[in-house]
Amino acid sequence: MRIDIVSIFPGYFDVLELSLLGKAKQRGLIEVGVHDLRDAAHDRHRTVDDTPTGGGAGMVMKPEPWGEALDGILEAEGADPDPLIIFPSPAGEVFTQRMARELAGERHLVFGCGRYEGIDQRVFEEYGSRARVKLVSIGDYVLNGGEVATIAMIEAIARLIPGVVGNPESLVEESHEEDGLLEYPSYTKPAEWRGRAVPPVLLSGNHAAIAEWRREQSIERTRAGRPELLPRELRGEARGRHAAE
Ligand code: JBQ
Repeated sequence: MRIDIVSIFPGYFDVLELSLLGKAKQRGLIEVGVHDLRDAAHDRHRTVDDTPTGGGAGMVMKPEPWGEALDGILEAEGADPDPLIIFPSPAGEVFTQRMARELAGERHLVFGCGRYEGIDQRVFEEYGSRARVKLVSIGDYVLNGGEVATIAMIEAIARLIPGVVGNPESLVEESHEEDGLLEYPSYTKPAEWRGRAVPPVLLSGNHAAIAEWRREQSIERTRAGRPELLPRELRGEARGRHAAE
C-alpha cells in the first residue's frame, strides 16, 4: 500500500518510523510519503491560511497550496489510477474497525490534514470530481487538526495489511474482531503478585474450561463497559450464570 500525507506539521508523522509500522515500511509492505503543505505555498511567509470569506472567527486553509500539493501526489510518476483521498474531519463518517478493514484493501491512500477552522470547500469539490474523497472522523471530541486522527487511522489500517503483524492470530483475537466482544483479561507470571492471584482456572491446564471462562469474561466486560456492543443473543448469558453462583 502507498500512503501519502499532506500536513503543515510533517514532524507528527515521525512516529510512523517506530515499531511495527517502521518495520513494515522497511520491509516495503507500506510506502509512506509525507508532504509539507507549506512547500506548496510560494509567498515569502509560505502562507497556507486566510480569513473566512463572509466574516467570522478563525482562519481557513487556502485552496491553492492544497491544489498544488494534491496535484503533485495524484500526478506523480507511476501514480495510482484510483487513489482514495481521506480528509480527517469532525464532520466525517466515524472511523470503525469495519472501515479500517475496507481501507486496508486500498492500493493508495492520501490523507489531507486540515488545521485552523477547515479547508476551503472548493478543495473537496475539486478532488471529489477527480478522485474518490472521504471525510472521516475518529470520534466526537475536539482535536486541533487532522494529524493525530491520521496517525490513529494509519495504525489501525496498516496492521491489517498481510505481513505487517507477525502473528495473524493476534489480529483475530483483538477486541472488536471476530465476535465484536471486548477482550478477556490477560495475566502472566508470577502466579501471585502483591497478594493477588491469577484466576486458578488459567493454571488448570483445562483448555475447555479456560476458553469458557474467557468467553464469560469477554461478555461480562462488554456488558459492563460497552453494552451497546453486546450482540442481542448474548444478553443475559453471562450475568445469568454469575448471578446464580
Ligand atoms: C475528528 F478528523 C478530525 C480532524 C480534525 C479535528 C477532529 N476532531 C475530532 N475528531 O476525528 C477530527
